[in-house]
Amino acid sequence: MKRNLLIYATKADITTLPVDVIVNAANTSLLGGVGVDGAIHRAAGLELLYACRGLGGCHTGEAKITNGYKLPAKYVIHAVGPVWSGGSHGEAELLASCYRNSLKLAAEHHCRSIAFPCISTGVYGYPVEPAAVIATATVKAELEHESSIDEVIFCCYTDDDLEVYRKALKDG
Ligand code: AR6
Repeated sequence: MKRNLLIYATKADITTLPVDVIVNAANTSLLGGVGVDGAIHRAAGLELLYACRGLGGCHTGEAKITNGYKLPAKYVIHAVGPVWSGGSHGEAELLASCYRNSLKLAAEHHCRSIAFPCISTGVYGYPVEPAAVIATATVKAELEHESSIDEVIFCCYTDDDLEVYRKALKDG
């Protein structure tokens, strides 16, 4: 791992973070929804929706990028996590793929700092503990390679989630 790489979990509303890019837990339409997706669209303003309309949707496990508009973040990466269906439908690989593709897009746009929400663990029902292990292990492994990114924030919305992501970071 790079010596000056900072990876940590914090509790925050992701729409307030002054990072280069925040990741959205979107759906395949990319046209908004509830949860963190709704919060990001509300905070970024209608221009974000207009930009998303031009993206033509996104497959599960993949990600697309837009500007951040009214957000403090320069960009939003819209990643589509898997819906939890018991764990034997490729959910783990699809979730890991969200994190990998988001980091790749962020690096292509020369981002240094990125914040992830707990993708798939809300409406999509992915159990938080395994989701946290996948999220933290995937990010650590990806950033073994050279990248523009030197700060990764796992942005949790509850104290319980924060505890789980901190533990996953410590144990991983
Ligand atoms: N900042 C940070 N985290 C948040 C915020 C916020 N402002 N608001 C909610 N969370 P979810 P999913 C947390 O349901 O499971 C949408 O309708 C939340 O507590 O937002 O991937 C999309 O359009 C949870 O820990 O995303 C899709 O249809 C985490 O964000 C679907 O929901 C993810 O919960 C995606 O479901």
